[in-house]
Amino acid sequence: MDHPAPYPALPPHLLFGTATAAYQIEGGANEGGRGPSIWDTYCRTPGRVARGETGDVACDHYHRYEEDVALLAALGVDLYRFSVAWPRVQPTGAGRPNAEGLDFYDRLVDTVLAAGVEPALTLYHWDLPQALEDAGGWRVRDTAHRFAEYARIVADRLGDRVSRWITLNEPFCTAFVGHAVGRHAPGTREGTPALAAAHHLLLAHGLAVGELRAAGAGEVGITLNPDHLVPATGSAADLAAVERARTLHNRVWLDPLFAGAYPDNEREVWGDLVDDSLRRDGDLAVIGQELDFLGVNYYRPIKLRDAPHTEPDPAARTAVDIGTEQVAYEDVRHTTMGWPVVPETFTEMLVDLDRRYPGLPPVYITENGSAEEDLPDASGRVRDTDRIAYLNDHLTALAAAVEAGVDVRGYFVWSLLDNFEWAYGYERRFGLVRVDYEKLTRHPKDSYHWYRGLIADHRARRAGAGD
Ligand code: GBH
Repeated sequence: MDHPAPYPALPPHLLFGTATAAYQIEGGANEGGRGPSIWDTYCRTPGRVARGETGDVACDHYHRYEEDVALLAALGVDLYRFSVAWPRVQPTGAGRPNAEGLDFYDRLVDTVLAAGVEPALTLYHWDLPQALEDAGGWRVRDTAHRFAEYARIVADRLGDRVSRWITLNEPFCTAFVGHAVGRHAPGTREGTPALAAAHHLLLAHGLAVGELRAAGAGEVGITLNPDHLVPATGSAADLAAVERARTLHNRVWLDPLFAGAYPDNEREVWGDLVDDSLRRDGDLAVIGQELDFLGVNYYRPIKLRDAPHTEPDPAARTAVDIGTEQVAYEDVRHTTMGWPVVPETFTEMLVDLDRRYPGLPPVYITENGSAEEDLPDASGRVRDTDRIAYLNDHLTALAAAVEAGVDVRGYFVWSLLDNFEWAYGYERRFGLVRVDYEKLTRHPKDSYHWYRGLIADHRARRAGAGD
């Protein structure tokens, strides 16, 4: 097949993988004793998800996981990142585990290992048990303790076979897209409660790290989506806007995790929406426990300018109403998500992260990829050359970051399969493998063959170098 030759020169030690998430691929929503999650509820609320789509069937991975693992095996990846659906393991988010749910992940892990691939397990990729939301969800501290219990249950069952553990995926999305933008479940637009959710997510992470260590699980980390924020102009107002956005997007997570403190400008960003009474002595120590790795999801830069607040009354603002406004990137290609393709910002983001946080653990790129049109030709072949170029250029940018001293250990393409792209439904396709949602059949795209070739080439070079 045609691909831009040669493959980029990559660090010899780099591991390759692909990533998925439970609600986006599994389906089987009412099977195996699974309880409802906030995404089931959100999808059923009219007007929330494009075309009223849901994850009820998704890719039917719950029934077809063996076929999907065979695709992973043929791809030749070192690692496979997937998530466990909390409501399969604990249907109401508390109490005795549901054996059928745990059995499913047990079989999945064994199948992945038998294929010669190492599992990387995400405990929370956004599907909170609905019963916990009904009790206050991430706005209340108790949810952090429930999460730690759930983490222990999964680690006790799978800790002997899973080498890499990710507590949370993109807590930014849970706290702020879920509770302030309202474009993710639970879909509210709040101020202080969204900031409370951020704190309780961090606490949940820290408590879970303790449980994972106690259970003897392998390497432990968290996946964030550090954003590369670019001021629209060099004006003082735009630079200050970027600093506020840096706190909202990045520092809220990175400062407590890797610098032992809450962001020092949080009152400038949120004023009295910050509620110190939610934080207890000792929380920062729990949150800031040493990690084995940081997972980083990266897709695109964000350009911003200073702008008036949407809500004039500070007390009535949501947590994302911080006096900034997004500005379009001109003269670059945009993916079907409307995201600008600017690969060199991947290098800049990683180097910036490394320089700002000297205590940063090794990094895994736990997601990177692009949504494209992906129209099959008459024979069913998808010539996704734009995706191949995107991946090629981002891997080149990753290599440049390693060259500049950033300790990147692995890279996961989002995603193995086309899947349920949250509020956008099934129309946005990120997969290396096309999914026909009527027949539920899988069809590797050109990018799948390209990635397979890249991994094989990398292995051959590594072997050739005697590495
Ligand atoms: C990741 O999120 C997710 O981990 C993954 O599940 C997802 O499929 C993948 O990337 C591709 O999107 O305009 O304020 O409503 C990506 C980052 C951040 C993208 C939030 C959507 C909506 C922001 N996401 N964003 S808003």
